[in-house]
Amino acid sequence: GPERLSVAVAGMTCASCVGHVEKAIGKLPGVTGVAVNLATNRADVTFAGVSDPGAVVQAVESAGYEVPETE
Ligand code: 9UX
Repeated sequence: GPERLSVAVAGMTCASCVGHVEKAIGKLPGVTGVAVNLATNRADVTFAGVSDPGAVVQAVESAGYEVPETE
């Protein structure tokens, strides 16, 4: 069934940052939904099948933001 994933995203400072991160994660295979919150610095992602945390981290970093090590 669907899997959900929540990752911390650091470095977002404005509302457009949220859009950049959502677009990057939304392009990933199997992603059916993504909601990024500027206030909580989190991205909540839904996958159609098995989640791929590494792909989400890579997408965030490629867009110019960071996933803290502790997450
Ligand atoms: Mo806003 Mo975010 O001008 O990288 S898009 S700071």
